[in-house]
Amino acid sequence: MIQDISLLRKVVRKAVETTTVTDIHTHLSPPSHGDMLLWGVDEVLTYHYLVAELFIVASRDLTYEKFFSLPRSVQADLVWEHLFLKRGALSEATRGAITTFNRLGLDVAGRDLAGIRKWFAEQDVEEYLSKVFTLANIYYAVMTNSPFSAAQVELWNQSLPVPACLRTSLRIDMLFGDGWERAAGVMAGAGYAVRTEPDEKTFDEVRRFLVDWSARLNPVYFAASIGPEFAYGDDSAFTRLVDRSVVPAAIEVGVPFALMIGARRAVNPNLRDAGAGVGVADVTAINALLLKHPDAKFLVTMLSRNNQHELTVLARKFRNLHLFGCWWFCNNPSIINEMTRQRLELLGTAFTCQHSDARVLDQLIYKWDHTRKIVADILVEKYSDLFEAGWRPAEEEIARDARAIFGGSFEEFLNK
Ligand code: RAT
Ligand code: ZN
Repeated sequence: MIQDISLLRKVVRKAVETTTVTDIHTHLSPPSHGDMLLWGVDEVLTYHYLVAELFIVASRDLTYEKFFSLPRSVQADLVWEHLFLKRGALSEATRGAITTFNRLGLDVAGRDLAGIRKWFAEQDVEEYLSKVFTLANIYYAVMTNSPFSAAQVELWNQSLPVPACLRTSLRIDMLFGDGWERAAGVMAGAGYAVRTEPDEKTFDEVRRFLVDWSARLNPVYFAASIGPEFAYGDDSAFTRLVDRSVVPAAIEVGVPFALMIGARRAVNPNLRDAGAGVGVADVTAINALLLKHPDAKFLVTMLSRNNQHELTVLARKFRNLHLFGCWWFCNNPSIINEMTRQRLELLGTAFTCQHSDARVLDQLIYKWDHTRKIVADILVEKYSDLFEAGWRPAEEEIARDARAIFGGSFEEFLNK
């Protein structure tokens, strides 16, 4: 048992710095899927978070159309000029690019974009992937795999190799809202008796489609991003599909259903991927879902800061709910700090403190680096409070708890 508070602080900090992470939601792809896997300096600099920030400050001569028609490297030059050279790179996304290049050993102090580009041009993608996973100390990262995307289906049909550090999730947003007609078309085209106006058979066939895809991809979970209008328990298509197709399939396959709630799509459509905003959603709809399906498991993250406290309280009440990540606009130091404290104080270690949402391989480095620093400070404080209250933890217990919130509790939730 640790008897000395300054040693305790060191041990806690080290435990968070060195713990292995399970990254439960990313947009990465295996290298064998070619251009689907984004990586390298130009992709880092044109991340949609940075594109949104560019348009806040660039002159009006830079129209949206003009920007998106430019080659990727020219877009990256513009981001570099406006967000890194003409003003301080103080936002989380800009700082993230600097952290990433710095941890790769590149010359950020010298602002040497040409040198950074040259270094990336010399990398082999497979080796680079291992390097990034080692630097970020990630056990595995979960990808986002849509059985409704023709491009992705074509790649999966080729049974290309997937490294063990990448696992799949079945992304099913397309089943809901505007996507339904297209989804129904894809399923019908693949030989499932699915009708656009769903009949009894349709719900069974959607379930069968999901079970069949699960047999092919072995997903860690099913997932959907749902807007702030999220409602459940009415007689909507969403409720019927969830009750009759998605939840039964998830139970049959033995995986959770992940809901990412609160992204208001295309608040500025001109910005394309960067154009989404946030809205407050109704947590009572999640409550109804949890009550209705006690045998199913749900992973939930919400986008609005305003929803976090109510959601965390809900997670105390339901063993079939596991909270994860500080998603997108919540993935900022001030909010990570607040959300992680709130969750620890209400849930102990029974949650997953972060996911990276990396779209670009390299981002794994900064997303985890930044979160580890914040969580280390919080855990040092929490363990010090415990020490002052008379408790004496062992080093292995601290390592266990650090791992718990970076993936251990998630694995337990999957297995329970
Ligand atoms: O965080 C993001 O990059 C968003 O654009 C979305 O990908 C979101 O995370 C999602 O999975 O829908
Ligand atoms: Zn995402």
